Amino acid sequence: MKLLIATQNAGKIRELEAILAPLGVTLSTPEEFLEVPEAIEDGETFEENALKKARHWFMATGLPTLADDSGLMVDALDGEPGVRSARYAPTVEERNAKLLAALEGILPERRTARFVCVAVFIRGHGDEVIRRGTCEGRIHSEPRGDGGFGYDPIFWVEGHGCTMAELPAQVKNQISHRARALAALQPDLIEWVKTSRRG
Ligand code: ITT
Repeated sequence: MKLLIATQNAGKIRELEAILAPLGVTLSTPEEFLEVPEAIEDGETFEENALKKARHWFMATGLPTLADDSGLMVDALDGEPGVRSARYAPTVEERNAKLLAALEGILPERRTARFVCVAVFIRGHGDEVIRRGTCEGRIHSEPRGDGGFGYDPIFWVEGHGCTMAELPAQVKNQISHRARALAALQPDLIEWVKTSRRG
């Protein structure tokens, strides 16, 4: 039994592998399908892009597919970088520096933000499940920690007293936007595993 994790982001793959391990299924990644081009992510919402990615990889491979579209929404920037989080600047360091510069002089209480993840699971034609998870926090004044990926070093996690990059991986994988979207998807994934085993 195979599940394709339709992402090319190594950080996401690492986290999804850990979160999905209890399911006991074999996970595939796009690296096994080098002939398949990347999905075009030109939607205006996380939902649209997650659906585009999941449908693209499901159609190309025929495998049950899980896609994640995610990003960081900063209240003081009207929700930016949002769906454009991966393209906000060319490198991770530049993206974090650009965000810190955009919030220069803004007081901590006005630096509220949230990570958002929309996960889509397609198990067969016409059978699409969409779930959303969020994680609240604020943008810290400087990068701290070297865990996780992306914006984690500048994301101060509400109620944890540290940045997302300072949390142990097991903790991030319980409280993150991705963990929450996947938790909401869990009943469907378990049902799929049970049905496939029976059949
Ligand atoms: P795929 O489309 O191949 O999955 P991607 O990195 O382009 O990879 P997205 O379009 O969903 O994925 O963009 C998500 C971006 O949001 C990601 O590149 C990070 O910059 C940021 N992001 C998402 N989840 C994050 C997390 O848990 N920690 C830090 N940054 C995150």
